Amino acid sequence: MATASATAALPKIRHTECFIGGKWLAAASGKTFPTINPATEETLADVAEGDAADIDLAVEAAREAFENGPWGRMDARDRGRLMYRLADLIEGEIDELAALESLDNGKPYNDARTADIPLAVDCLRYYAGFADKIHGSTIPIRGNYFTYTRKEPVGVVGQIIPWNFPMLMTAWKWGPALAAGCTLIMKPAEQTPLTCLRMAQLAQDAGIPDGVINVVPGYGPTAGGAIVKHPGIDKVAFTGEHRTAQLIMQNASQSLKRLTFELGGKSPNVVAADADLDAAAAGTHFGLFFNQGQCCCAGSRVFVDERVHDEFVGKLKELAANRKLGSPLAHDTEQGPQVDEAQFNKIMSYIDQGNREGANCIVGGKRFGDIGYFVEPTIFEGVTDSMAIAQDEIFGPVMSVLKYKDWDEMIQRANATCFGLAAAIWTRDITQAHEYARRVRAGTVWVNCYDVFDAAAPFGGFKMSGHGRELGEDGLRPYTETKTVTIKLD
Ligand code: TXE
Repeated sequence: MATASATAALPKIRHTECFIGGKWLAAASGKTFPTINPATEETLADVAEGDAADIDLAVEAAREAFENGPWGRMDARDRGRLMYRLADLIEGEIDELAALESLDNGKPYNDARTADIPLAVDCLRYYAGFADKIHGSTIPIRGNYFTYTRKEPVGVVGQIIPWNFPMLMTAWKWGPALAAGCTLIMKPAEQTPLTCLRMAQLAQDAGIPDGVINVVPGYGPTAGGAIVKHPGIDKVAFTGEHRTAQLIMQNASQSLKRLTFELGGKSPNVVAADADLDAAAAGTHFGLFFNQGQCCCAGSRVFVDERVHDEFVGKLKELAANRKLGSPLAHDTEQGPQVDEAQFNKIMSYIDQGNREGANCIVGGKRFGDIGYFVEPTIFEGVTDSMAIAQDEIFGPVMSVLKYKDWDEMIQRANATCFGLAAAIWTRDITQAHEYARRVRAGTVWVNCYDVFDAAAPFGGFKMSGHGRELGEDGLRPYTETKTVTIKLD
């Protein structure tokens, strides 16, 4: 049971303005927008509503910092040192940041404290270590020449992130950009701007020069759109919905910007007949319900071998029925509210559709409580491949269980989606596991585990789940340009 002492202290909201050129500024228009606590539906703060005018200012600051500031002249190792310092400052404030993340996003404090923030810190440290290890090569071309390559920063980058992991997405974007020597303009999601703004101040406190990191909160079509179209921005990195990415591709075409995308998924999670069913049930439960189901890699299509289907579904049902929903700030809460009313309504309409299309809802299916955007952990069995709940990214606590009989047919069905972000299999048969890993069209495959993330392991999608990779050495590449230098030798 939650007690008063097992609830996180309310954090201070210290920053609500745009962070541009090292200064906190109101939006040029003077406009603000509310950021809402999804657990109570109350306004937490009014935040500066940046738009094209503020993006112009931020690009000016980032360009100046890139071309003329100390950042460009700094030894790479010192750039890394500042990044380590930022990681230390975040770690030093972990309790307050976890509470702020929980308040703004609705995720359980405990998840932010033990997953989001440690992973964000780890990511910054991983890339800090890379700063002085980004180098080119010498190339033996024909003739009497000396040819070498330099890996230079791509320049000023625009970074647009969603609301599901606000701090972690900030770290995934800042880490490689800073290590490579870029300067950046970030637009956090309008639902969750608060922790990103706090991180900007911590970056300044760490000594990262003014203008290197600029944060402009605001809405997608205005502030986000201005980033995408701005001729002074060399590259855009985006995480969000694939339809937004399609729009971004069109809008960025004029300036031929470099683009990387990390988009949605409908990831297949396969439970073979020989699996350890208790471990598979716990991992499958976590792989879907973690973060209120708001994960791009959520294992939302659960394919179960018909021989173990009923036993396995029984275990899933029990886990879902016992999941603890409640105040995100309470330490023992496992599931908080969805991020906002729009997501709540979207999820409830998919639950309706699942019922209408004939799937069998065995647990959940309703709103939880009457304040806040809580949705009961929901499982449908008897789902068929063509149903909307088996095709579309619901981005909520709704699991679709599908039966399979034939191995080859199951792999075809697992691949029959426009997405290809992640996949998993639970089996004791190592040959089967490797075959699945080879044949499934997804950027990440987990075997007997789910949602195992590490800053060193590349992450990103096949097909409509993305372009390029984040994390690992692969994640650095989009932030560098290769320059080839050839010198004639006498
Ligand atoms: O995403 P958007 P939304 C999926 C998930 C969810 C759905 C909608 O299925 O239900 O997308 O979520 C900015 N130009 N994912 O509406 O709109 C926007 O302000 C430039 C998957 O939140 O893609 C925000 O900062 N930017 C996902 C960011 O894009 C624009 C995570 C993401 O918002 C823009 C989130 C525009 N025209 C949602 N329009 C994942 N892969 O993790 C919006 N934005």
